[in-house]
Amino acid sequence: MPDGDFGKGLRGDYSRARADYTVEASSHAYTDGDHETWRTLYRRQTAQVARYACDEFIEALYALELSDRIPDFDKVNGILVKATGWRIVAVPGLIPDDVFFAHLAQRQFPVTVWMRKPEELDYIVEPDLFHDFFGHVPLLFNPVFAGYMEAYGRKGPEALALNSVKLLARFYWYMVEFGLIRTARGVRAFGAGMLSSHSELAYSVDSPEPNRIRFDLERVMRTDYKIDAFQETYFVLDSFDEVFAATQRDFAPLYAAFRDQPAFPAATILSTDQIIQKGRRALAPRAA
Ligand code: HBI
Ligand code: FE
Repeated sequence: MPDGDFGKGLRGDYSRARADYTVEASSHAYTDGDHETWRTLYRRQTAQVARYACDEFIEALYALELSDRIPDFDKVNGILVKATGWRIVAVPGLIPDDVFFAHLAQRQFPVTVWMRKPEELDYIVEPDLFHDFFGHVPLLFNPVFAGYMEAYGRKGPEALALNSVKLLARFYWYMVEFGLIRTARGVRAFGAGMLSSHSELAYSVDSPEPNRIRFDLERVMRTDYKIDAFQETYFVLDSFDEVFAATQRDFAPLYAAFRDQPAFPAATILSTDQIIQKGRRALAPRAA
């Protein structure tokens, strides 16, 4: 069992977790109701992804051949390991930052074992199995994105040592959770946060409300985010190569420069931004 009080106040059962916070995937018993909840969520999200998700996500989702039941972790790993060397590991829920980073650095993605309840279809505070699996696993099949996720994990220890996890976490939030990408068919979603959300997926791609701004590493690290509302700004990639390339930079100077600076509010527009769309709720442009 992991040491300390981690897990207190969280929904998962941490009592049987190993030192690396993993649990046996098969140890979690799913009810018929859990499978039904999966089926409902899976159907309504797959109905939307053709229109709003990037092609890499859609292709991998179909390659996964998910059925109408909660997927089997071992079966998924059988094809995922062959594709990119990534595997999924089962965890009780959120895990400490250092442990999370270490898993990613080893090409292991922690997937929460428990399913949300039927009354939580539209909104849930902690990430559950549906978010972690449906939102995150498909892009791990893409070699460039897979490399990016490992490189992100490898940045963890330095950020911890330099008291800058907040800045590194914003990079994850605005890309892995809420990233958009420009494609031949327009802007599409690749972030797990919107891909697993019934309402934010279309909003992130189509709504005139939020800002859509070209990705810039420093800009992202300096921007606050909200965890309990739709995003006020989305950052847009031209390609996954671009976000991988960002991880090859030295982050230490960025941490030194911005760690103790106040962050930009999420709706901010800067005079230096490359704006794809200025949202209706955008704040007045300001200097960086
Ligand atoms: N644990 N299971 C899980 N999933 C996450 O996305 C996660 C986590 N622990 C820490 C964390 N995310 C973030 O704080 C890091 O990206 C910084
Ligand atoms: Fe997530």
